[in-house]
Amino acid sequence: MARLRNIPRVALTLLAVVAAIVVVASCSDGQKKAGVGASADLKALMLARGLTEADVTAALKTFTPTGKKDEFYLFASGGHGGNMIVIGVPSMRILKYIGVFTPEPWQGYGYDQETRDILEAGSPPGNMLTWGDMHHPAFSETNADYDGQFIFANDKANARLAVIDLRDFATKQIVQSGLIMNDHGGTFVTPNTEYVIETAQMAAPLGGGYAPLSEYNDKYRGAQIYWKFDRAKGRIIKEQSWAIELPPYMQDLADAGKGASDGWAFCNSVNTERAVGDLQGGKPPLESGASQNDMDFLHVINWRKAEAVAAAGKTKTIAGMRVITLETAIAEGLLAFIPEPKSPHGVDIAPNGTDIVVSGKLDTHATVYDFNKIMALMEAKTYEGVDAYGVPILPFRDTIRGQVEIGLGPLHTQFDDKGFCYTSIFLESKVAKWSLADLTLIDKASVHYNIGHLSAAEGDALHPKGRYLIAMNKWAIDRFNGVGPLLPQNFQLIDISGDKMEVIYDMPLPLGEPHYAQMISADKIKTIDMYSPVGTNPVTMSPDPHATVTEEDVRIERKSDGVHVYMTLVRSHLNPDIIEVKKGDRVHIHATSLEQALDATHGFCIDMYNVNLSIEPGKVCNVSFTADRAGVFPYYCTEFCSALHLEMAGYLLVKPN
Ligand code: RUQ
Ligand code: CUA
Repeated sequence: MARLRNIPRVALTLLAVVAAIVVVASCSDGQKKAGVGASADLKALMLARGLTEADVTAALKTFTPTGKKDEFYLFASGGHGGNMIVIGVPSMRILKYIGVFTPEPWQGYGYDQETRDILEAGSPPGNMLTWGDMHHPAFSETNADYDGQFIFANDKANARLAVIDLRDFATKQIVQSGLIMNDHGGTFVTPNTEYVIETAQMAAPLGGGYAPLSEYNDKYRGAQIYWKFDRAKGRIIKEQSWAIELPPYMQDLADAGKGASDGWAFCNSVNTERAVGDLQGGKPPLESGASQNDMDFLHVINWRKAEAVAAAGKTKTIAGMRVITLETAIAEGLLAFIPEPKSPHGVDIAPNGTDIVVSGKLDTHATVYDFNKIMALMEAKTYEGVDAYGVPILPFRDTIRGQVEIGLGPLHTQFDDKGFCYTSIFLESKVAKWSLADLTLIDKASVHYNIGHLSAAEGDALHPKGRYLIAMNKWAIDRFNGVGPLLPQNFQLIDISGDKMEVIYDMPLPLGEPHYAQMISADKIKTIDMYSPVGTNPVTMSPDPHATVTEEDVRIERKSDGVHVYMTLVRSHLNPDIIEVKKGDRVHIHATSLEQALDATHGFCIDMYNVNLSIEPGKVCNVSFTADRAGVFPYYCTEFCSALHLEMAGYLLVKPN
């Protein structure tokens, strides 16, 4: 309500300021004609800072005064930073870094037992991975629209997939199949989040075995994994998940169909040449070996039928996962190929559910395939041949609705609410806006520089919101003050509400290499303010068996497995504030925040023991360590929580034997 009441006043203020600027800018003597001191001040300010009218208009479109909130959230991958970055749009203010594949000390992520367990469960046995290369976040969907409940993301480097709960913006699960070695075509969800899709990129023997590269064609394979998501539990269920074996092409980005194409998935590929490099052996490098063919293959997969085939047990178990073999996939008619030009990268299903937009990195077109034509050809079994593995190939010309010449090196496409497509053009550093209905180019905007993905508001959902687009630029070059050779990425906010696209904000992003982002209306996100009741475990979101919900319950107990400390935190003391153990004791701290006030977070660290927790109101954190060093170790609250925050401290005394 407060927000609604504020709109007219804010709008009026903006109008007044814009009007003043227009008067100022169009008069030789703005001070006199504008007749108000503010205009003169503004003009002086514009002159002093060297700002044009367009600059000031852009500022007015993004400036968000204190206390006013953003209309959209952008969830961007943190690339090899392994985390996710949450940004408000249009202000471009960073709201949170969510620890996902990489420990994140401020959130205590990867330091308490619960989150260590998450990282360990998603790692090879005995080798907890502490970094990941996050590429593609995907919101959970209901009827092909974002529902704001969960967001998923893949780790390209280690073929992992994470589940993040949007009630508390925290990672709840990481899974790794053991089937594939890395992934790229993920994460993409089916329209009701029945499955989260992960596709292998570099082919390898499925299940992690060894085979020499001379056996690449026979022993190396790709795969597309369908991770079953249980929405009520908020977890992926590995036992109900399955995969389809694919030829050893480099499978690339994928997308799930929606509307008419619901039940189908589409995946690009490169390297249908099956090149493996070997520069030292006198062969061409992978990059040129993999770019010989003019066409690679768009994979068309009937996942609904594949689900039934998997349920009927027509699978082979590899690394504990049910896999539909390539042979079965062909026999059951689950898979077909369509040629696609040249070094294809993005495949994006339009909101109408029937147009499938594919771009090739070495092409100048966006190619629009027609789902209905594809279906008709498949039903009539009109194939032009089969690939080396027997997968039927549909005739390219008969499957497309048309092509649009948009520029050199198109990558990814997003959609707005008015029937326009926005495609990133890497080699030209531009965004192309084009009409889906007439396949005509409308506008091109320069971005700075080397754009990869772009993200429009709910721009791959059934009902895109339009308004804003983020160009995710890999290179910043001359845009910001120098910071040495490792430059930030540059996120540029583009206003797409008018006919011409306008770049209205540059945001340096000095973290990881963000790849993709998704933007969601802020009103779809319903966060909790605290963990309730006091004593809630943040991973299970239910009461923790080790919770200490009153200070009367605080105690230190020596048990067979070590010393258990049942601790509470409330402004401004840690209780107990003295812990005495013997050298060699296993120590288990169970820390509960008794706070239920918004933002009253406490931290807990023990000096020299690498113990570091973030204990938000109501939350329980458990941590175990071996007191293998005798001495006196202060512990304290790491959050500046109150006037007596510095006094919120205690001692761990480890007695020598
Ligand atoms: S893709 S390089 Cu998202 Cu353009 Cu990973
Ligand atoms: Cu609690 Cu500082």
